[in-house]
Amino acid sequence: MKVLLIYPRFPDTFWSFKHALRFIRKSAFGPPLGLLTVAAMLPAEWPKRLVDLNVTDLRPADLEWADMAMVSGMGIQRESAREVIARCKAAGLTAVAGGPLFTEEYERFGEVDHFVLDEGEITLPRFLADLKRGTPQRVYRADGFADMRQSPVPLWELADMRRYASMAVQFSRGCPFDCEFCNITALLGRMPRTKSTEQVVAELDRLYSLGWRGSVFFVDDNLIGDRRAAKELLPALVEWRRDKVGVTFSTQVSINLADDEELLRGMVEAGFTTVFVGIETPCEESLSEAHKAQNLRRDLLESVRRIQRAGMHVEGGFIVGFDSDTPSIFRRQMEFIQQSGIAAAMVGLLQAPYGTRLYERLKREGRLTGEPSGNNVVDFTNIVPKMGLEVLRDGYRTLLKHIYSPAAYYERVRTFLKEYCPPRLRVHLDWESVLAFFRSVYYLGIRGAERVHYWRLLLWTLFRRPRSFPMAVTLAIYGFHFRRVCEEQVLRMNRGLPQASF
Ligand code: B12
Ligand code: SF4
Repeated sequence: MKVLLIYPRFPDTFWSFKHALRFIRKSAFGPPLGLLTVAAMLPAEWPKRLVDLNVTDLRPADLEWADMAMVSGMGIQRESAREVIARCKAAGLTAVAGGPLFTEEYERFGEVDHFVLDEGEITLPRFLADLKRGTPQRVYRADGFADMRQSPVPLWELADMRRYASMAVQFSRGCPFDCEFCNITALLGRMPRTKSTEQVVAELDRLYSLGWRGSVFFVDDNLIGDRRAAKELLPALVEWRRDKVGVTFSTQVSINLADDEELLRGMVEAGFTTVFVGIETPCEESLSEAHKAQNLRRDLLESVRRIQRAGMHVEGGFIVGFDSDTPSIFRRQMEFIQQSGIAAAMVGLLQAPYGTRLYERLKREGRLTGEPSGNNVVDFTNIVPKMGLEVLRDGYRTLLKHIYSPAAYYERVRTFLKEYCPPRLRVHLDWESVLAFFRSVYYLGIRGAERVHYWRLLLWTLFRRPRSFPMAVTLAIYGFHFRRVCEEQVLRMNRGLPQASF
């Protein structure tokens, strides 16, 4: 059986990093780890090809070659997934679909032959066994959660690694918290399940032996969801990196990381350089409405700074539009984001994703207006907000316009660098980074609307924080992307910024 593993195209969004990736000549942020994991669970003798539409095209020759298409995706890839499935069916392939998009809304994809939903470690073996017997069913669902210790080493060799900015590894799934708007707990449960330390080390060894030297994203929902397990893993990562060059880590964590000195130190020592933290809002009423208990009754700014001072770059998720939010929330968020020095601030309108407690509550209250968009940074919501949709959208646009204006953005980067204590990493200066710097000089420092801010930041960093210079350049490039996405997606502006067409 010849299998095409197809990952649909992402639209141009906040996390696509499209405008930033061009500076380092990469096509996508990371490979589709779900499909690479599925590939490792298929019979070894089946020929397999990965077609990630974010880095390549689906060619007629691929469709002619294959017998079966296995499609994955998130909600945001819906449209591209529809097109892919239609092409596969027109070419006579058996279409099999799995992953979060289909797990949540498979009824909307009539053309698909087999849905292998939830965690593939449970449902895929059942599908394969039925297929062998000649009795494959239409829908496979799991009745529990997978044992991560049974998850195989993903087949990264199917991916053209040169096209990606980072590689992905997964240690745990699930999160112990219970935020009302989050569908992670519905998809993956509240009891974090982990791989063994040996599995993770074996995966990193595999990536390294395939030649990967660069950033590795631990795609955990919350790496410290099981703190004891995280503390067991970290020393092994320290040991692993001892004789390795050029590999750093990033991940997602809850804010209570700031309370645990041992974890903070351990993560920095293990090579974690960036963490994404769901901060959501400085408004206590909204946090308690969302059941975001871990963010309550703490000085959120101080927590962020503690992580920055330990040596990690903090990215943050923010939400406006909670029932408890009043129109003053926009100013409060603006001030908080500026003071936190969180350059990569993903701000979205509250949406109700399928499977969440928020979805169920708003359904009962008759306040749902349609399906969630799947994109967090867009002036759309599928709920009727208490403050009124127009007030919410106007406030949101003003907020984004402000925080991604060059003056506010570069000011924020400087606030961060004042706090940040960069870890001593063994330097691995690759040509792509050097070229990215020169591209930033041309596109941001010469042609960019932000040129004055760009040069001020670079000079300030050079004299005051020389060790943070690479970080300053990286954040200047990120800022270009975030501004472009906000202008195109939310503010519907096209100010004639230079196209980074290289
Ligand atoms: C890594 C990640 C990213 C990376 C993506 C890298 C990439 N190339 O895919 C980045 C950071 C770019 C990202 C961005 C976003 N993400 Co994201 N992301 C994740 C995360 C944390 C891990 C995904 C992963 O690699 N998992 C590991 C693999 C092994 O698991 P898996 O993909 O689920 O695959 C398993 C099963 O689903 C199944 N399976 C998967 N595919 C298939 C296919 C077949 C045929 C079969 C049989 C089985 C199968 O088998 C696998 C093994 O069990 C998940 C959360 C999560 N825990 O899954 C969110 C998640 C996928 N993201 C989500 C969202 C919403 C987004 C954003 C829209 C957020 C935003 N702010 O805008 C953006 C959109 C991306 C974009 N470019 O615009 C949602 C999707 C919800 C949904 N219903 O679609 C998730 C589930 C998080 C959440 N809060 O709910 N994301
Ligand atoms: S802490 Fe993050 S992953 Fe965990 S439930 Fe809350 S939003 Fe979801």
